[in-house]
Amino acid sequence: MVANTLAAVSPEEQFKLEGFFVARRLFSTAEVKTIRGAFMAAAEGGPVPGLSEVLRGAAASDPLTRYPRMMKPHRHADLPLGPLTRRCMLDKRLERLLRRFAGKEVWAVNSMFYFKPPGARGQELHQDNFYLRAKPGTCLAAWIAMDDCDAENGAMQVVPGSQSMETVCPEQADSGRSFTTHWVRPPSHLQPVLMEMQAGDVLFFNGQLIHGSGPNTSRDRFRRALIFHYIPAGSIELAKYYDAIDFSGRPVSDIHTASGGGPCGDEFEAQGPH
Ligand SMILES: O=C(O)CCC(=O)C(=O)O
Repeated sequence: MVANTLAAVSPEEQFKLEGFFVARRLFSTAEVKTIRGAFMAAAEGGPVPGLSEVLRGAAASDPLTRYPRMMKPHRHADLPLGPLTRRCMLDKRLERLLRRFAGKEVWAVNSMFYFKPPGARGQELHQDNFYLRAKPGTCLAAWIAMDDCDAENGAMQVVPGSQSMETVCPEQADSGRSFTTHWVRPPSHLQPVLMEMQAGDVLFFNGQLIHGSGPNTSRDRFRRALIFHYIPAGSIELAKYYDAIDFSGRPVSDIHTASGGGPCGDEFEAQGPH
């Protein structure tokens, strides 16, 4: 099933009812080209120590060995992509929508860039707040498409309605389809829907929403995405792996460290059957 946004309701009503909202063409073609270009240039010589995730035990032939995701690029002031990512993370267009979804100001806590080259595995269905542990309430994500995405190149999938679920304990994912180990099985009355998107579209979703993506089965199409996480201002707990800044770029220091959590999904230690 391919998701359509509800036509007759406001963005915040849809976010509340379904747990997500897609803002079409929020970033221009020129902006997408600049962002993509900065990340492709950084990855030109292969994974970048301290920025690219290390895929332990993945085969040399695994496309993700060459193009693993980049974690927290906004912190890399030493690279052209650092200030660029930070500017995007604190972009006013994102802020305006996030405030409507959260009902208050939000703080930025994380950035990631996924390359998802042809042949790459996806990331099995999961809930982000399992990793971020934001309390009270939950986190929010802004997932910015850097390529047109569809079933073939592993578009995002969301499970509308699952945003009202508690955080559940994940089961083991299939390592042939997912580079991360966790799988949250949707309840039987809810179905994943495919989010067909164009480059520059932004998918906003609630941190409880079950979501993920399948493998990129295309021959030659990357499916890149720039991803940010936020928490509502006033959140009192957050996992150790993250730290918060407000939209003026000031660090927020009075958040307690939640127990557990970690990066948004752990990779398999050893190579799976693929
Ligand atoms: O981009 C993807 O394929 C998955 C990203 C995701 O699930 C996440 O950012 O939590």
